[in-house]
Parts: sequence; C-alpha cells; structure tokens
Amino acid sequence: MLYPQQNTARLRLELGGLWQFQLSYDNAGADLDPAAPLPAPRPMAVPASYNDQGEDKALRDHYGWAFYQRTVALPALFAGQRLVLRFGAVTHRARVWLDGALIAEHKGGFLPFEADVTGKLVPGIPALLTVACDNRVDHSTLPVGNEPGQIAFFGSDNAGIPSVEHAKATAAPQNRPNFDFFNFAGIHRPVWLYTTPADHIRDITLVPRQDGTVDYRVDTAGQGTVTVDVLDPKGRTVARAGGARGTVRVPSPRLWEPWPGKPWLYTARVRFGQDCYDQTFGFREIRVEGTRLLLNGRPVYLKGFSKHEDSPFHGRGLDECLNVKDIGLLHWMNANAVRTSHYPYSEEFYDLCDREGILVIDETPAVGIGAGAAQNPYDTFPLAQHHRDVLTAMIDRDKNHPCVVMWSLGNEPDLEHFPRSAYEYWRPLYELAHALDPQDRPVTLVCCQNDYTKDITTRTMDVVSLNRYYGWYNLSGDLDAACRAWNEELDFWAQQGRPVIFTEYGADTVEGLHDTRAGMFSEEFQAEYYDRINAVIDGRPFFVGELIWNFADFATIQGPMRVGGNRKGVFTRDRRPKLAAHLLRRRWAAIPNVDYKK
Ligand code: E8X
Repeated sequence: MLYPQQNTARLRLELGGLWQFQLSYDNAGADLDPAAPLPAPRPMAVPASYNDQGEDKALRDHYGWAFYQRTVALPALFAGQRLVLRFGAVTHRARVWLDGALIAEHKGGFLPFEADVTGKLVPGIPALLTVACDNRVDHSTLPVGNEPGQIAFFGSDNAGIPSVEHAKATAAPQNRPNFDFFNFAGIHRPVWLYTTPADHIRDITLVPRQDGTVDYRVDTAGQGTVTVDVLDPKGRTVARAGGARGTVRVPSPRLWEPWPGKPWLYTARVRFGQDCYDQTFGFREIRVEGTRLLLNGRPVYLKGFSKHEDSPFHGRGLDECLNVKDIGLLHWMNANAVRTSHYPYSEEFYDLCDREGILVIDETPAVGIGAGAAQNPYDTFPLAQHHRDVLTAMIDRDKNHPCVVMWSLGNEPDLEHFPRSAYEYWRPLYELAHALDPQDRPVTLVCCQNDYTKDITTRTMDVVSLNRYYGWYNLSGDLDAACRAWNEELDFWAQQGRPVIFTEYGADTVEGLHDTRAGMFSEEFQAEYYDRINAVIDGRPFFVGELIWNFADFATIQGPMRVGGNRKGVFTRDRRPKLAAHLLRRRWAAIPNVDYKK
C-alpha cells in the first residue's frame, strides 16, 4: 500500500488538527448520529490518543465507541481527479461516514486503510466526515483482551474471596488488556485526503540485491504504460526500464548500511499515464546462515531496544518530534536496532529508520494469546483469520523498507501449555510471512520466559527471539543464580543451530533511587543486571543480538506491580537517561555493527 505523496500528479491534504469529539455510551455506538453534528462535542487533537487529552477518568478509561467529526472540502478545480480518504491507523476498530453514508469499516488498530471517495466527496461542496473508533479488546482482537470475569494482567483479583468475586461479577463493563501497555485509543496516525489521476499507480514492489539488480513490479488501474527511472542518492538517473514488471540494474550500487555506516537510499521514479510516484529503496540483503544473521553478506550484531509508541499527552499517537528525538538517542547510545513491540509502528517511523540506518524487527499486534494452563487459546480464541489478515497487511505496507530486516509474528504467546496446538497455529503464519515477503526476510516469534524444553515452536523460527528475566521475575535480585540459570538455558540453545537474540531483558528502575548494594528497582541494580547478563551472552557465538526492555518507561494498565507504568526503561518517559544508559552506551561503542561474532 503506497504512502500518500504530493508531486506533479498528486495532491495530498492532511486532515489533522482539532476535530469535534464525543464519547458514545451505546454498545453499538448507536446513540450518536453520524449524519448530524455531534450534540455535545469537545475538541480533540488528531493524530493522538484521546485518553490523556482531558482530566476526566471517563476519557482515560472509556470502554466502547468514540466519535470524531469535522467538515472536509476540496476546491472545484479538483473535479475529474480520483479522490481517496486514508487513515494511518484508528485504534482498534473504525467506521467512517461521509454525510452519513458509511464509506469504510476496519478492524485492527495499527495499520492503514483507505476509501475511494470519488463521486462521494464532490469538489466545491463541503461534506461532514464522521469517524467512530471502538477501543474494546477481547479474545477476537489483536492485541488480546481478557473476557469479562477473567483476571486482569498482573491481576490482583485473588480468586475465591467471595466479596471479590461478587464485586467482579458486578463490575462495570471495561477493558481487561492481556498485555502490559495502556490501551490507548483514537485516530492515532495522519488522516489524508489525496488525489490521483483516474488512471493511476496502485502499488510498487521492489526487490533490490547487493549486485545492483532490482526486480520490480508496478500494479496499476486504468490505461497507460509504465516507465521506471532509478535515481541515485544524489538524484542522478542511473538506470531506466519500461513495462509493468521486470529487472533493472544499477552499476556499482552503494549499499544500505546501519548507522554509523551510510544508509544510502535510491529512488524508483515510476510513471504511468499522467500519474507518477517516487518509491525509495536500499540495496540491502538480510539472511540467516547457520547461527549467523548476515547483512550484506557479513554477520551483523543487533544492539538496541524494544520500544513502544508511547508519550505523555499524545499517548500512542504519532509524534514526529519524539520520533526524531528517539532516533537521536539511539545514535547517542551507539545502537543499531529496534523492535516495534508490540504492533506495527507508524509509516513515518520506518521512513526515518530508512534514512537514519536503524534496523527494524517489524512486529504484528499479536500479544496476549494465552490464558495459562486452564485454557487452550488456539482452540478458543477466534483469532486465526484476523491474524493472517494483519500479517498480510503489515508486510504489504512495509515490504519496501530497507530498515525492516525481520518479521515478528507476535509476542509471548502461550507456547508451553499446549505445544502441539501452538506449533500448528504459528507454523502456517511463519510460512505465510515467507510467502508474502518479496524480499523473503527472516521470520521470528518472540518467546516469553517458558519451559523451553516443551516449547516446540520457538526453535523452528529463522531467528530465536527470547524475552528472559532471570534476576527479575525469576530469581529476583539474585544475579549469581540468574546467571547460572541463564547459562544453563543457553546450553540448550547452543544445540539448536539457530541464531539467538534477546528481544527483551530488563529490570524496573525508579530514576533517582540509588543503593550502594544495588537492590532491585535501584539504578545500580539495572546497570549491574545488564553488566552480568551481557557477560554471559558474550561467551556464546550464536548469540547475535541484544534488544533491551525497554527503551523508555511507558504507560500501562493499573496494577500492583506498576508504579505509574512500566519502569524498565533505560530512559525515563521524558527521555532522561538512567545509569544503565551510560553503561550500555559505552558497551555498544565497542561493538561493531558487523563481525562482532564471526
Ligand atoms: C514486562 C514485559 C512487558 O512489558 C512486555 O510487554 C512483554 C514482559 C515481561 C515478561 N514482556 O513485564 O516488563 C512477562 C513475565 C510475566 C511474569
């Protein structure tokens, strides 16, 4: 799916700013009429979550539909153009009306969707645009929510106490996320109104190789012929081709490399009839060979973070200023990699990573697939088709980004209580990702601390991605025992013949809490934790990456184990470094992007 572009053939308008907003209190959102002005609106900034744009709990903790509304108009001079409304992400489910006529519905809160409104939005005549978003999560959504009556994540609802059970049974309907991040909701990414000529380019697929060849395919609608010019990073035309698909060759290409190398970007300038579109790309190859992850043929070592899209006020909404800030902090840290935990991030983030040379593990929103030993989620959670749809849409959206070097099918599903069911659920998704990705990148599944001898799925991934908390959730505070246990587990992975990375390891740390004996939650403990655990992985040649949990503190659901959110950040939520940031920065300054482990 192409990102809206303004050029000699296309116009794009961002419909950001202040919209009218009103919460719905009807299960189906039927108490508000999309064909009429909202009766009691309040201002709401777009893009952004709505939850923190006010002081009332009703806004923060809303459960169900919320309505946004504004007028939209195009000058009459755009008559005859194809008109499209595009939403970068509306979380978690959206309905869109134009003058009361339903023009789009979408399930999934982290990927774009669009509606062709040619003939429905008439240039020269203003229209009423209404967007409803539903924030409810349950066993049929990604991320997964617990069903009413189930214990919330890190639940404090001790089963069996009569008064607690009675109170739970009569609790107001509410979201019970089975995941450890606040369930922000709203129009989270830009809303675009864009035009194209009637005969237009629908999609562009590029498969660049180190040798300078680029397989391309241009999908079009209407009549015309396709030409492709390849421009080098300085804008000079270095190759040309014609036809909807084929191969073009760039002599002596400059390879795309992670920072502080050069992430050289080329441009495929595609023309079709009156339409044109510039698609950037990079000459970058990524593949697994034995226990090595090879980037442009050399063993790469991933050093960086699993993050969240999370900040005060914006919530999960796009904040380009914060993205630029965070990329700058990744450079400051001498980091080269990020995992988009636990959902696909904004397209604008990947564009920045393309330009700045940050390697990205691109993750679906499949988090929370599990209910302990009592319930087999693979038999009872109606997720499979939606999961396939989301994986397909994520790869379709992100397939041309050189920064994307791996697909993550999901985070911490139950892989040990029903191992055969788990394998039969995840293996088809693994095969689908490989089949869908034109560049055939490695595929992984992020595994929670579990009985790795029973888990028959993680060991089948191209790269083994582990979330491990020895010394925190297990063997809490005892880093000697933690390192013994971690070493024992690594003996198991040494037998699997696959590259292994950390996708999470960390410790909650309250900034300013200091302790000469490095007690848990102190800054000294977080620093010592990484010092000790990293010393263990440095002794393992097959261990090819370390992504920290988490880049920064972030908002979560309320619970007895969360002090104003999850505090495992190496940075505070407002991006101030904790002691461990300085330790990791020094460590990573001494680790090269490639050849750290041969
Ligand atoms: C944590 C992280 C959580 O924030 C992330 O979304 C998934 C969790 C650790 C493993 N991984 O809790 O900080 C959870 C273990 C549960 C006992």
